[in-house]
Amino acid sequence: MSSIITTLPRYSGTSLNGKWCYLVDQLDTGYLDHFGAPIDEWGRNDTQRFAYFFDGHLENPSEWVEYGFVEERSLDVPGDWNSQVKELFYYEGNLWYCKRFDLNKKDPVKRYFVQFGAVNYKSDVYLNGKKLGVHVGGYTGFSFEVTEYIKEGKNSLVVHVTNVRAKQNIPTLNQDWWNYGGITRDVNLYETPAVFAEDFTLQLKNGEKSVLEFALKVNGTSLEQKIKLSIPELGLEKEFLTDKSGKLKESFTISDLTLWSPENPKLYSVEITCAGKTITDRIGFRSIKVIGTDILLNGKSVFLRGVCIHEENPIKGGRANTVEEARMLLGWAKELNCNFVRLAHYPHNEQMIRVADEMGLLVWSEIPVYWGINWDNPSTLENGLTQLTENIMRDKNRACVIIWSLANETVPGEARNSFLSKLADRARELDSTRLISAALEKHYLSDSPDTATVEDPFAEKCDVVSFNQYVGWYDGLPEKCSRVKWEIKYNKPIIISEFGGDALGGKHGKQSERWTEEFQEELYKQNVSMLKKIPQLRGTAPWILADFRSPKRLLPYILDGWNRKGLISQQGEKKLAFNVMRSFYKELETQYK
Ligand code: GCB
Repeated sequence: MSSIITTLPRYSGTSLNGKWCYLVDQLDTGYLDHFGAPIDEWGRNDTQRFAYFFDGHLENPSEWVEYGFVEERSLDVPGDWNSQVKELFYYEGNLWYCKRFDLNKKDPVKRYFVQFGAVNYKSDVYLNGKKLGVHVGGYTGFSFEVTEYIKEGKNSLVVHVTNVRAKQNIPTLNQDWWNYGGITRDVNLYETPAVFAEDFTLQLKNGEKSVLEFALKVNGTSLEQKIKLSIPELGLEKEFLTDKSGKLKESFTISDLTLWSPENPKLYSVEITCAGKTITDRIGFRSIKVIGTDILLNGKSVFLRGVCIHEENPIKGGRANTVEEARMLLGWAKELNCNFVRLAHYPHNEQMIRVADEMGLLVWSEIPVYWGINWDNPSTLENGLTQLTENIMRDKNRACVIIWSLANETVPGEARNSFLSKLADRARELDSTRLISAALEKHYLSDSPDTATVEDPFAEKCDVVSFNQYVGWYDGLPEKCSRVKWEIKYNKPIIISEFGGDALGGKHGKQSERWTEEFQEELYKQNVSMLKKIPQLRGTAPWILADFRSPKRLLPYILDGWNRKGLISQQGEKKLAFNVMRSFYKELETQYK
């Protein structure tokens, strides 16, 4: 099975990025026989036929082997297959990847792990023909220990990937973004000592400004270890002992801490030593809590000047998975005068979060529990809990992350409420320091059709009530904004987690003409005036920073497979509405100083 070892990137590693050979296996020939039965049912055990590197050259030329990996047919990793091979642009199916790599020297006292940043959606992983395990979920990282199977010299790593959508999956059959397939994030081989720190948490205790909480878990055969923690810049050096199960959890007071904030995103170098090996990280400390309708960052009320972002590079097309792309997207958010980003609709890559930490952007992080999930299915719930756990575990030491969002536009009902409650319980159990929310929906009161409200049992479980609304786009024309009144009874902060409308970049015309930049500009002006009237409003995140690909968007010449609600076009040009938000945020920045 895959495991969650969050510290792996802190150990020495070798990148397995680069060219990977591939085979498109539309009929899943590597797994199914010609009756559609899994091949192992025919007694051929679980060494799937495609699990080895095979380049088509046989010692015995009469042998029947009908597959092969050749260097000339390769894909870049990280990368989605859709953007790399014309024939794969719309492909939703099975594909085999194979990477051959050399291990110069296998150190007998070390342990080896292969880690994937993300593979969309399901992956079955083999090393030298041995199955390591399966991972489900397209946007979170996972690893396998390979100490037993890795060899000195040549190794072959094979991954069967499928991105076929299914009702029981998360996300489910329907989604408004491109279902990019493949090994979309980095792959690395890490080496650790036999006994090592596999996970740690170092953050301010909930609501405190000078009490740090430190937890750690050891992996290996001797679990009781002396652990040294140091933050050289603060002159802090402390020693702890892990218990018989390899765990420790302590808190202690610290003085002279400069708190992390968007204005001063201070990160400290932290060193942790376990069994003689020191690992380092850069960590910021800040407090976040809610009192009444206020969100308090380091004790001070803050307005979240946000924008929603998909993990996509509109200019180049395809998944945005490099540091440079993270800097481009988050740089645009900064130009918009943001202090907050909603990273929609799934956990983004780790670089994105680390860059946000450095740039001082608060983050809303979410899992793809989106629209009509199979609420009654226990394996779907298990899957949701796993994706949430993997997301929280990876980013729990990043000061920028302040909100775990558990769902987007889901319809209240018994099964859904219970599903989301279980996610909320898991999030609180794993992290007592951050806020919980979900992008809910609004509706109008039946006896007062222009009065909008939010009534959702899940809002009771949330620290912040967030909802998406499209007054002026799907819901009337922009002028409707002046008529709508908001009556929201929750005494909690409110975030508008989406609003907006489409405009084709460069298309100009009358304010009343849909798809023009002028229409979108007017829609934004009207929305801003309307939203200002919600007394508990403490954040807005318009939908969306940049145009993104979506197979749902079919209107020829205007959409052509793109959702055009971006404030920035497919070409990277700012649309007129960009300035409306930029000015609104400038105003708010002064107001909340
Ligand atoms: C929504 C969804 C988002 C869509 C957006 C739209 O409510 O949350 O994923 O892309 O609306 O453009 O309709």
